[in-house]
Amino acid sequence: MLRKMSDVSKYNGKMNGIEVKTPFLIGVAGGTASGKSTVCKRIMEKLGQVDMDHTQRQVVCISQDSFYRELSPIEITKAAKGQFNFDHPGAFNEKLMEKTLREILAGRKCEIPTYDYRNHAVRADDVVTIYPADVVLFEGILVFYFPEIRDLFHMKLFVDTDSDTRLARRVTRDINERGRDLDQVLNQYINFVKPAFEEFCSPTKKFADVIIPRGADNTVAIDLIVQHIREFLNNRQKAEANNTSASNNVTSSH
Ligand code: UZR
Ligand code: MG
Repeated sequence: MLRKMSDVSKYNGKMNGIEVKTPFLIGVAGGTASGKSTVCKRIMEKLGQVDMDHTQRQVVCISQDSFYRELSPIEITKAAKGQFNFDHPGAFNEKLMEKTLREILAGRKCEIPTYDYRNHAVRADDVVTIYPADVVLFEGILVFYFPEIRDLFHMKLFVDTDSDTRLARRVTRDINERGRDLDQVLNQYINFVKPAFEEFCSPTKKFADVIIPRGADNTVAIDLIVQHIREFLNNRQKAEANNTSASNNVTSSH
């Protein structure tokens, strides 16, 4: 069920007596190379958020890739040979993911690690600061897998793209952007990516509020979602303006 965006008060709370704004949290799941990042990028573009300074953005996007856990020396050796399963829920730092999302929901500024695909390593010293925003998109293959995390989203999207299209994209992307060779990509796909998609990712489609067939090509679906977000942002602005004028009235009557 989609929560009604017009009910803005639901997303506001109090912390230490201070009003904080809870962002509208949107989860974006889907198989590898389904177009999750691109869908998020299109949403941000259509909302005019891309050329903005990071501290000023109303909408921000975070990737689950930032929450891969650190690997042990043995796992690093396996990963280098394409024998580590990065598509398994156990490859993620679930606790850090949950803690970060809770901080975001509490309206706090937080820091997230970056991830280096070439070396399969979390760069804990290279963090990105996430400033409080009105809307936060969280995208990744398994964002609906962990129940504690799944329950935090106000809206859940599943990007549903054919497996052959995804494999074709994955091959090109891994070779061009992630420094892999064809053999390695195909072996990993057959041994880990495809079985894990079927076991862990695909079953989470049932938790989605909206399923987006064909990914970023589906401009109609993206426009509808953007419209929904706009409505939320407008309502929040109106509610804030009302609050300000109400508190001004209280002050001036004394
Ligand atoms: P998206 N991945 C890597 O290839 N290397 C890593 O070090 C960490 C992750 C892959 C991962 C998964 N699987 O399929 C994909 N492998 O990144 C998820 N193998 O990213 O959702 O953008 O496809
Ligand atoms: Mg991605």
